[in-house]
Amino acid sequence: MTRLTTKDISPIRDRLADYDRELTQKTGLTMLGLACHAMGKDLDAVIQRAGSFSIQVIPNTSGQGIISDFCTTVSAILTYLGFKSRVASESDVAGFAHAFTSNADAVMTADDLTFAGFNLHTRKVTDNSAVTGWVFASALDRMVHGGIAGKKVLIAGCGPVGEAAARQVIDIRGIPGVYDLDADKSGALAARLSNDLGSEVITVDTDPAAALGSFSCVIDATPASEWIPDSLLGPIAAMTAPGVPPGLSETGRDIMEPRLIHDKLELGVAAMAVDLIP
Ligand code: 2YG
Repeated sequence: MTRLTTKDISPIRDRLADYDRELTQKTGLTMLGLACHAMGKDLDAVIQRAGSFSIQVIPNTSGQGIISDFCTTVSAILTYLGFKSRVASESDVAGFAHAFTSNADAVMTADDLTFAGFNLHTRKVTDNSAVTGWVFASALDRMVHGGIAGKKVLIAGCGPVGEAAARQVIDIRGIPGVYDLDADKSGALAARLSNDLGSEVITVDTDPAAALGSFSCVIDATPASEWIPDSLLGPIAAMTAPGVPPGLSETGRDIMEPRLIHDKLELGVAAMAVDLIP
């Protein structure tokens, strides 16, 4: 679980419209459209509801404490998407109590390990890691020509984000190849996926860069930086990178730009909000 920094977060709110244009150009859908597509919700219905759906973002001081700009940026993303959102005036328990007494429809809050959303009416809980993996796999499907059905997709990083991405890849009838520095983790994920979903799963136990040659689609769900050599980027048709930082060098990001989607918070927050709307 990567802990974002204020440096990661502070540029986000001013480039939401630019990012929406980039996503629309690469996938045909906006942030909200991609989130609805990934979560199986009707975009028009969500747009109708969002304006009257209030989501309070509650600062959480536990563990390593507040990341400045985190809550304000989450709230800015929600407001940009059309939701009624604000940062709670109090943190932690008092913030939760106020959300209930002020009739918020939902809250979002993050400690060091979990970033979650709660619908205060339906009791629905949404988890950022799970929906982030889901929406980045969906974005890859929208970006690559002909979609990922029938294609092999390398998922690097077998944590909660990578696992959710792998499950969505299977849901869209792609063939996941799972890699992790810790081969036990990739082996365990491959076993879970084939047990749960009866699907073909390729375990990549060599160096992932070497594996790239046989995967034209990549989901980088690792916190590793610069693990993909620029020289191996040619055959990659499309890559989405929910991992922070993305595993590309600066040059690699320039090479991949037209067929790369990466962000540090936006798509995951959009998918959480859509997940909370009944
Ligand atoms: O309330 C606050 O300001 C802090 N307690 C927030 C702490 C968030 C820690 N988690 C992360 O930085 C990321 N895991 C958030 C999600 C990144 C996008 N996948």
